Amino acid sequence: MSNEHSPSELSSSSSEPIRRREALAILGLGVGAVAGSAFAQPSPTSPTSPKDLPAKGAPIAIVPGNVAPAELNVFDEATGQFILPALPYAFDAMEPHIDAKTMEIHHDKHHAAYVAGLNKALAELARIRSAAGDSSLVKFWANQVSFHGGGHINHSLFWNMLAPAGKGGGGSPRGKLAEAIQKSFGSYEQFVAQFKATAGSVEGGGWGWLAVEPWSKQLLLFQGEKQQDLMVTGALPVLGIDVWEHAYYLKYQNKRADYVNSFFNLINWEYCGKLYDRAVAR
Ligand code: MN3
Repeated sequence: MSNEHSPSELSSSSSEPIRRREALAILGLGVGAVAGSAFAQPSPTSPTSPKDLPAKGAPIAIVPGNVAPAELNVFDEATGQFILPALPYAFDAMEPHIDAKTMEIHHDKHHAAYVAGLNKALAELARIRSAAGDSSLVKFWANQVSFHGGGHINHSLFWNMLAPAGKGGGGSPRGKLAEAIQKSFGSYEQFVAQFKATAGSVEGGGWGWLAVEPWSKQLLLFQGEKQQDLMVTGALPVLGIDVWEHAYYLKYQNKRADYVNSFFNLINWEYCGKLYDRAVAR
């Protein structure tokens, strides 16, 4: 699917206004699952009252509350389809820590498959609503929305959480995020150790996340299995690492810990800090 989209085609839709979105009604959808008015966001595109919600059949919002939808370019208002955002850098930008081939396959094949899977599942659920589909498959397709929707959110965030080493990637957090990490973990070094342990011990395919729990505004680390399992509902992402084997196997084979270590050379702390600032300002 992604091979049919050039970066310019994809980025062209970023300038289109994205309509206000319905609060998420499906549980377990990615780290940023938006759940009702408690997660009303400062973004000008967010619903401010029930009357602002789109009419029946309008797209479901799945982007986290501390991320402006247009910023991620994950949905095309014109077609009503979720779309694969272009990578914000070249495939080889993360060398030598993540090889170009891995980036290419990860984005063009894996992420694209989540986008396609999400659109497919939503279309099937729409068919069921119109009585044209098989209602006994609601559970299956709802699960598909959760898995592929989670994948679409997670990867869309992940690309932005990376930057080339020494050119926006690496170093350490600054500002309020640095202070919060110090307060929550005792030191940056202790945070790093715990993040590595979290990511390193995810069972099977999944993610390690640093996020803000929206009620307490505290930082927490947690594991996401597959794309959506074990996620904390409403958690606002700050930093995530994909530890599915497809994210590192070509270069690192079974040595996930080496990949996680290298990942620290690529973290875009400026972007992560922005996500943190928005999360706690809500
Ligand atoms: Mn992945």
